[in-house]
This record gives sequence, C-alpha cells and structure tokens, in this order.
Amino acid sequence: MTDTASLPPAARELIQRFETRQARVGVIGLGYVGLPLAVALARAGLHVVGVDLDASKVQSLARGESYIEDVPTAEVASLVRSGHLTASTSFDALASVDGVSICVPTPLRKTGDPDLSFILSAVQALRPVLHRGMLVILESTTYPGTTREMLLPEMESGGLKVGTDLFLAFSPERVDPGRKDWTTENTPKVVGGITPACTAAAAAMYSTAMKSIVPVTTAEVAEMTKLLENTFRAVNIALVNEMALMCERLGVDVWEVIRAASTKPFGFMKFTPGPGLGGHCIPIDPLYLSWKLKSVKYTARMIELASEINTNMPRYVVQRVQDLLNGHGKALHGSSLLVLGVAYKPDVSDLRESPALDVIGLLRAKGARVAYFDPYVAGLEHEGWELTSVPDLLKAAHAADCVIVVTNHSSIDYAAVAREASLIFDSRDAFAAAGVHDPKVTRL
Ligand code: SAJ
Repeated sequence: MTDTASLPPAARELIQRFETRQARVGVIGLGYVGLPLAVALARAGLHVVGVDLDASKVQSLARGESYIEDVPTAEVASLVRSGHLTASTSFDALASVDGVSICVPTPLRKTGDPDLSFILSAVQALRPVLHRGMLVILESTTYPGTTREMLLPEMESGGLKVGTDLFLAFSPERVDPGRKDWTTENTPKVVGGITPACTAAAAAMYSTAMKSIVPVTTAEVAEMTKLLENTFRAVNIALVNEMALMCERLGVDVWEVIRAASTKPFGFMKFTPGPGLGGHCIPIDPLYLSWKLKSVKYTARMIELASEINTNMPRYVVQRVQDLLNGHGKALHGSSLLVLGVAYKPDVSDLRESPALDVIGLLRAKGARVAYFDPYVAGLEHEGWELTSVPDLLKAAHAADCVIVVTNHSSIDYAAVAREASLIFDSRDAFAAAGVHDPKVTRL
C-alpha cells in the first residue's frame, strides 16, 4: 500500500480507488501499445474504456475480437463479456474515468522534425472530460519536456491544478511486438510525474496490473529513460554496421569476429550488422532527442553519426550485390534479383521503416528486375511502385541471378534455397545461422 499521508486529498482518494479496484481507466490509442495495456488493466480487475479514432478497431473489440497478434481474441472476448473492457471512438466515454493513458504515435515529419500532432489532438480532446482527481499518463515516446511543456498547460487551462486537482506523469512503453518472454505485466514499468503525488498516482494505477514499478523523480527522467534505451540500440547497431564495413575492407569476417567477441561473459553485448535500421522505434526515437538538443544549441553527434551510418546500409548492400554480380560477369542492370524477407525484423509482418524498401528502391533505380518473397508480407508499395510476394520461393530462387537476404525469417528453408539459387548475398548471416555453409553465399 502506498504511504499517502503526505499527499493531497484528491491523490489519496485516487490511489485508494486504484488499490481497491474501484477505479475506471481509459486508454487512448488502441494499437500495439494501447491494446495490450488496456487488456492488462482490465485483466487486473479495473473497468477499462478504450478510445480510438479508428472505428474498425472499436468495432472489432465490441465483437470481442483482437487485431493485435500479441493479444488473444479469447482474452478480449472474455473481458468484453465481463464488462471490464469497452471501446469507443468518442472521448465522452472518458468522462467518468479516474486515470487515462495516452498511447498515440509520435512519428517524424517529412522534414525530420518530431510530429506531436497526435499527442496534442488527444490531450485537447481530453480537456472537456478532465475532472478533479483525474490522472493522465503519457506513454508515447517523445523528447524530454513534452509532458511538462505541452500537456501540463493544456490540462490546467480549465483552472484545475496539476499536482493537487489533476495528476500528470510520463511512462515509457516497453512493448516488443512478438515477444513472449517479456510482457506488459512482467516488464518493469518506469513512471515519472510532474509532482510526487503525480508519480504516486501513476504508480498506483500501473501497480494494479504490473509486477514491477520504477518510480523516478520527474517526467523528464522518464522521457529520457526511454530515449537512452533506444538510442543505446541505434548507436550499437551503427557501431556493428561500421565494423562490417571496416572488416570488409580488411578482408576479415565480421560475423566470426562478433561470434568470438560474444564469448566475453561481461562487458560486451552482441549486436549484428544488417541492411539498415527498421521499425517505428529505433530509427526514430533518437532523432527526437537530437532534435530537442538543437534547441539548446547542442549537437548530439553520436546520434547523428549513428543515423548516418544506419541509413547508408541499404546503399552499401546494393553496392555489394553489384560487386558480386560483376564478379560473375553480370551487370546489376537487367539482372533478375530475389529479395528474401522484407519485414523490418525477423518473424514479424511490420514493414514500417523497413530497410528492404530502400534496398528494393535502389536496385530498381539501377535497372534490376526485383521480386521478393516474405511469408509475412503478401504485398508492399513504396514511392510509387508495388510488388507482391512471389508464390513459390524455390522456383523464384532458381530463376534469379542473385538471391538477397534482407530479413532472416526463421521459417525459411535456407538449405533448400541454397540448393536452388546460383548466387546469394546474405546481409543477415541467415544461412550460416541455419547451418548452411555454401560457397554460393557471400555475406555482408
Ligand atoms: N537490428 C540490427 N542489428 C541488431 C538489432 C537490430 O540490424 O543487432 C535492426 C533490426 O533488424 C530492425 C531494427 O534494428 O530493423 C530494430 O530492431 P530492434 O531489435 O531494436 O526491434 P524493435 O524496433 O522492435 O525494438 C523494440 C524496442 N522496444 C521498444 O521500443 C518498446 C526495443 O527497445 C527493444 O529492445 C527491441 O524491441 C528488442 O529487444 O527486440
């Protein structure tokens, strides 16, 4: 139980409602973050109202159906049947909730600047339903200061005061789509409020559903925590990508180097090179931080260099394929190429920011005839062109001048591909990882 003696009355009442499971909570944005969160809170015994502008999502949930791979339909059906989970396209449904989490996208604009329009729309739509004793938690990844600079003024615009009448915190999402071992319930949850009462209220709400809460002193610490986590990945992936470029120039096998370095039981963490950085988190989140630092006249050089290295990898892969074909007396122009795996990472269907889109675009621009096979992605379109996954992988591999592994899905029979293909460029070490060592395979 939380020691609430020093907290304002509204905070004490709110925390008690969470602890006694009397609370009603809302989740704005029912995507790969919001829906698992809504289900976890409902499973913990709270009454949850999900709000999403996408009526098809709301209708699916009303039918007791899930549209997120990690959330079983049976679970949704049971929670909808018991009345613990409802959904609406209207923010009016939030008028009676005690706490609400905002889980909306934070993409980049075409200019590369942060796009906070989804957050602003959500908090402005919340304003009419804000009431004394209500908690708002922002989960969307954003630059430090967003919660205090953007949400706080919006919430206080009606005269209520954050910290005594209203409560406001940031809590970074740590959902890893497709992961079974770390879930919403068992992944430690960082919460940082505008005031200690805000932190305590957010901790109380999430303690209903999550095993481990990590309270921090401010919203900025919580915002920055997420950015450190994902910048850490982007920078280390860039490092290992540059190691691949250096090893190629030195004639050293980078994959063997990484395998050997990984035997170090401490002080080393394995990352692997690849054709670039995909997904909606890692390529984007660090740029929120570097953008914010520009406003205080600081250049986040590591982030900018990492982004430069990672975004150059598709071009590097295309150059290596061109060299490989040339080495066999073939031009890239006019060659038939088969890209194997286009999703942004193995065993998912998500195409967002996938480097495969850049690799295919660059190959097409150089006059190659490009097809692809991906068991998770039936079709794709990008910058005016579109393709569908070939129906027969082995037949296509046999017909191609070169097979290019961009994403190493585990379901592929790499031994069979090696038997059929005449030339293979493997940007993910997929064949060796599958125990296939074939002279036809050239690795990144
Ligand atoms: N990648 C590499 N080499 C690596 C690791 C990743 O090239 O060694 C590439 C992937 O192919 C992908 C991109 O980087 O294109 C991002 O991969 P990721 O493994 O970071 O996967 P994400 O984008 O799904 O990241 C999520 C993040 N989760 C959240 O932001 C809540 C991240 O914090 C997790 O650590 C990561 O999942 C994970 O561990 O899988």
